[in-house]
Parts: sequence; structure tokens; C-alpha cells
Amino acid sequence: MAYKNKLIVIVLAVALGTCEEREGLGFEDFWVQPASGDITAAYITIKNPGQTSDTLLDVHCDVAGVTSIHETRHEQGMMRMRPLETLPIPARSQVIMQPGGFHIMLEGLDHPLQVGEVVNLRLRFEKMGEITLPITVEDRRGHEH
Ligand SMILES: [Cu+2]
Repeated sequence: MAYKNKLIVIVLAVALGTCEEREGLGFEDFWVQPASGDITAAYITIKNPGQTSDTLLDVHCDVAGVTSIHETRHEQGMMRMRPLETLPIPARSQVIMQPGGFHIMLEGLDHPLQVGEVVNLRLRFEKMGEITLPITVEDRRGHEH
């Protein structure tokens, strides 16, 4: 009887683990570009392994006056940035932010950002709610292309 109960507990634990993964988002490879002025960009890879899509609705950084979701596009041979109202995170996919693509624009920085400094970025999703990520300032300019 005791043996049987143990088995049931294990099965439940596995089911819960799968469930968490299905409904959650994963965050990887996040960094902020150093800034000598008052403007820079942050990058995050957002993974959605689940069956349900989610949407990034709002972003806020503790050292920036204005934080917004941006996209860089090639238009008629020019690189142009435009703000996005929201950023969809489709089910079973990942959204990779990187120089030349999606990014989080930080404007009106209250001080220049040095390599190694950590800033807090708060993200608000339609379904998952809010998460705050501590993001380190890294110099990755050699990897932009
Ligand atoms: Cu931008």
C-alpha cells in the first residue's frame, strides 16, 4: 500500500512539472548595451514552450525615463526603428531580440551605463503577468553582425 502511494505522488509531480512548463515563459540571454549618452537598448530571448500564446504589453526600466518595445527594419536600404504597441509571443516558439531586430529601447537614462552594471527591467505580459529581470550591461558590439 505504501509503495502504491509513492507511485501516485511521483506521477502527480511529473504532471505538475509539465503543466508549469506549458503555461510559463522562459527568459534567456538578456543584456543591455553600454551607453555613454542617455539612450541604449536591452535584448532578451523570450521562450514560450507552451500551447498558449502570450503578449508582451508593457516594459519599464528603473534607470530610463522612457522604456518601449522597438523593432528595427530595413526599409528602402535604410535601417529604421519603430515603436511597437505590443510584442506577440506565439505558442511553441521563441522571440529573439537582437541588434538589428526587436529590442527594448531605453531613453532618458538617468546616468551613463557601464559594463558590469545591473539594471532592473520589468515586463508585463497579458497572461503571465509581471516579471522583473536584473539585466547586466555587456559590451557585445563585436557580435552585432
Ligand atoms: Cu530602438
